[in-house]
Order: sequence, then C-alpha cells, then structure tokens
Amino acid sequence: MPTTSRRDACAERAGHEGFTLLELLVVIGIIVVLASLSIPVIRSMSDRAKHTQTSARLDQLGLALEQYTGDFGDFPPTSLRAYGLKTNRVNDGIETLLRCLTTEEMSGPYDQPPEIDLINTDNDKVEDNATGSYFATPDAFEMADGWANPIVYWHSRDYDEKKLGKYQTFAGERIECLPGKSEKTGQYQGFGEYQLYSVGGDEKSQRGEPGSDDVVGW
Ligand SMILES: [Ca+2]
Ligand SMILES: [Ca+2]
Repeated sequence: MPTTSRRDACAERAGHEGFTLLELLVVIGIIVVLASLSIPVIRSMSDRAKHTQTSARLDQLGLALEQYTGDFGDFPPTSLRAYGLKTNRVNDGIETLLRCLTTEEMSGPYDQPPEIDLINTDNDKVEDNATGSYFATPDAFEMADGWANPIVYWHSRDYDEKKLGKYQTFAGERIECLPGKSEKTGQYQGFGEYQLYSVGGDEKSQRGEPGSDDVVGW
C-alpha cells in the first residue's frame, strides 16, 4: 500500500508540473506565429545580399568593359554573329561579352570571372573561338546574377535589334530582356555606350524601370 500511495503522489505532482494539452497547443501556436513572422525578414535579408552581390558583378563587368574598349576602340558586340558565327539567339549579349572580356588578345584578359559565377542556362556552344578567349571549352557561358540568372548586356548599336533580347532563366523560362529607357529623357540608358542589368528576384525584365526589382549598371 505505501508503494501505491507514493506512485499516486508522484502522478499527482507530475499532473501539476507537466503541460496540459491546451498549454502545449498554445506554445506550438506561438512558435508557428513567430516562425511565419520571421520568414519574410529572412527572405528580405537574403534578397538584399543577392542585390549587393549582383551590383558588385555589374561594377566589375563595367570596369573590364572600359579597359577592353580602351584597347579595341569599341564595346563588345551584342552577338557573336558580329564575328560571322551562328548562335541560338538566346543569351547572346552576355555570352558575347564574356567571350570578349576573357580574350587573350591585346592586353586581355580583361576579366577572369570565378567559376561559380559562370552558368550556361541554354546549354549552347560557340562554334569557333573567334574572340581569342582563354576559355578552353566551347561552352557559351553567361555570367550569373545573385539569383543564378544571366546578366543582360547590350551594345548601344543594337538597342533596336529586339530579336537579341531573348534570355533563358535558370529555371528554363525564356524571357524578353529589352534595353531600358530613361523615364526623364525617353532616350535609351547608356546612349552611345552599353547597358548591363539583372532582372532581379522576380525573373522578369522591367527594363531597369525605377521601382522594379531589376538591378541596373547605369
Ligand atoms: Ca549559353
Ligand atoms: Ca525584375
């Protein structure tokens, strides 16, 4: 009998000290609410980091472009078709830019992108190394933005060549990335020069419009 009494006493004490089902449900509810509140904050911090990373890549490409142009007297073209090569007309701008900036001609290479920044979303090849790139494989690489999508490049000479505006995202979607215009002047950004921009986290081009999530190099 004394044993039973001790067991009963322990059970009674445990009943008072433990959680009731209602208390557990309340605690779980609070955890769920806190977690759902923190997800947008974490997502926003991650998006800011990707935005910063993309801006740095655009700056780096801009510097390399200036050096290239100092030697060659012109910015790289928007398509390898300028070298008489065939292309699939997807990601042409950035593929051509990377091939040109990695040339070993003149005082190149003007840029040596880390491997982690190189992608090939449309999985295409260049038929001839007409630009003298140091790449030892024929892959027509693009440079990735912070969201792993190709950065967009246009030579000003080609701003009206709409067919060169087709890009493929990391997810495989084909989107149109036309050159952006200034709201104030109505003229193309980078008039007489070039344009570099990223479509941002929404994977849609707003042509660098203010207020969009596009990251621009102008
Ligand atoms: Ca490619
Ligand atoms: Ca966008």
